[in-house]
Amino acid sequence: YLLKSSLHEIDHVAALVRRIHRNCSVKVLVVDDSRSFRNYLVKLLEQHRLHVLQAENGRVALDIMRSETGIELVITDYNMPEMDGLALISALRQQYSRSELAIIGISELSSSALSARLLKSGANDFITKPFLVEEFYCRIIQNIEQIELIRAIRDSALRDYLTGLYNRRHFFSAGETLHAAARRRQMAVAAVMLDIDHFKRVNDTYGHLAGDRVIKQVATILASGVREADLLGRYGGEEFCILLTGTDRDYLAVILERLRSAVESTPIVHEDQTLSVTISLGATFDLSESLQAMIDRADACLYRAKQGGRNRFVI
Ligand code: GH3
Ligand code: MG
Ligand code: MG
Ligand code: MG
Repeated sequence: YLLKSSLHEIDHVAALVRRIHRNCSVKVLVVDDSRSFRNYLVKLLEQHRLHVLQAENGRVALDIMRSETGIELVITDYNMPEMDGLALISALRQQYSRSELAIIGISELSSSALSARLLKSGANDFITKPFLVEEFYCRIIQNIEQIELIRAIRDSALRDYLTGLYNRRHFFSAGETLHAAARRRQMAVAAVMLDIDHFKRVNDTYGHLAGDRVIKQVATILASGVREADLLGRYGGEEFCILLTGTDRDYLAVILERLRSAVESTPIVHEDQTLSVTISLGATFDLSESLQAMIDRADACLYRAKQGGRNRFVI
């Protein structure tokens, strides 16, 4: 029985490691004043292709956390000059929650009270020295997995299931932030509403699955037609919305025309059929209005684009 269960454990760990391997971007920060122990940890972690950064004490670790993005896990020693592990964990916890950043404290076997203090100050987990390599990997992987799971759940709540674009709720909450920041800097903001033309016909002629395919394809075209800094969302059924900053009216017209013609000229393949669709767009360009007012006016422009014959934009 024992053999069976430990084999099962190993299988489980191997599966987790394979998953981590596929994700080479996991960043880990190792904090320890002993260079040789640090090198040992780094070697273990790099064997699993994790991206490892190092610091010799808490102070240096905080500097690295400030300048680097995307660190998911900090593994820290307790006893270090300048700033020890407990102080580092407390400082990190003021900025990062347990679900944003995993922290594993390392304590000596001789000091059992220390493990409790590490956890109390905000560590997700601890490892006692000396440890088995197998246990080390298990704890690392479990902690990374937990962080990534929470991140994935969080991200999926912001996104629309069909297209992977931001959903309407997140478009508005992120949009308000972007809008407010732009206004503080006296930057103009543009809001765009767009809608697929005669989309009912697509559903009626080719079926609902083809309709879904079209929505996904249009989403992809839009995503590659806007910049990283622009906010793109699925507003509803076959309607999308975009918020752009740092653009002037002329450039806005260029973007709208580019999106319109990209959708028109991209054939969409569904099963053995090839179809194509067009979109109509409405946009407003302003410094002073609220986000909701801009969206409403963009929607009114979209209506005029539809009235004017579709496959066009109105600003
Ligand atoms: P118009 O050019 O005036 O926009 O015409 P339209 O046919 O696109 O008009 P309307 O906006 O009324 O139709 C939208 C249709 O989109 C109605 C709805 O059944 C369909 N729809 C909404 N969401 C989805 C979806 O997720 N998948 C599919 N396949 N169809 C959807
Ligand atoms: Mg030490
Ligand atoms: Mg519609
Ligand atoms: Mg439509």
